[in-house]
Amino acid sequence: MVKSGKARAHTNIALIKYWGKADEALIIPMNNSLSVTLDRFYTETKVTFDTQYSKDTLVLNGKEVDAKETVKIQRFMDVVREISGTTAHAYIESDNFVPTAAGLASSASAYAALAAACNEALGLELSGKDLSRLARRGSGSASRSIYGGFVEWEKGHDDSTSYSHPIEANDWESDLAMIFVVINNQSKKVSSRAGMSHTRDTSRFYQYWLDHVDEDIAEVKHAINNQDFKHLGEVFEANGLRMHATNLGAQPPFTYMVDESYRVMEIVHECREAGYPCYFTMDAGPNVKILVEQKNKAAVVDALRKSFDETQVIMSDITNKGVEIIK
Ligand code: 2P0
Repeated sequence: MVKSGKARAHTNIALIKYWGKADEALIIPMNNSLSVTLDRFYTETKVTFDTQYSKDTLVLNGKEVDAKETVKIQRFMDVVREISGTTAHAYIESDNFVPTAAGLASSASAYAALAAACNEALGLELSGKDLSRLARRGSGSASRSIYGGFVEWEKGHDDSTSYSHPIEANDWESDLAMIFVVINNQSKKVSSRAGMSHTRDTSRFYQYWLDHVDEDIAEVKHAINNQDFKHLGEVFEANGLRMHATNLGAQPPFTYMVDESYRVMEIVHECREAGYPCYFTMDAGPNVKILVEQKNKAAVVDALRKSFDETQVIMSDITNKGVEIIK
């Protein structure tokens, strides 16, 4: 038997962060999170199941990836085999559409596209909820990339209750844009998986983080409902910094922030003082992402380009497109 399917999924950036797992194997998070889906960065993946294959193969951007580096993918394909009942292995061809040298490749779009391609290939007919649950098994943030616009991942308490759903925003997302400032640094990387695990286990600030996430989610939803950009920004910027503060409270402590990250934060403050509201967030690396209204995007980009090279400042719209099948 030979069966194939192809899908496209966009990456997402969390405004309220996922940081720490309650269940490492099933990828059940400690807290709810909430993201926006980006137009510009996406992954297209074709999967072909064939009972003649003896192993899963991943070809990423035209190059076969070494088996040692595909352990996560193989584990995910085992989950797909378990739920579908197939014994076939797969040939996976995946292309990341990310501006060159940006270093923004994301497991969120990768596993959302792979889950949807498997669903198509094997005729599983999974609902959005079940596709989100499946994508979650590859990477937590992938559960959010099943949908466009604003998306909330409900932590749930087991495999069947932990999944994402879109948040109605009356098309407000089309008034917003995200600006990425790409900072190239040489310091040793701490993966998000390792970073969140170490912090959950050792940080003196972790309980404080957990105790305040639900308030942030409620405030952000309220701001989305009222299309109140200032309120949205103030809440998510504080949430992101609080996530990074948990890393400083870990034993031993660590940080993803570098000098240039702080420089971007200063520019964001200067833009706000100059009458251009914009707010930043950071993930498991030094790059800074800035949410801005479309009408103020050019002014903020101009301010950033005084300190950063043109190639380091990248813009994306927010898309309301969820994962799509490509014929
Ligand atoms: C997020 N991050 O909410 C948070 C904020 C990074 C910082 O989700 O271990 O690749 O595969 O579930 O989803 C990145 O972590 O981690 C992430 P796993 P994932 O976007």
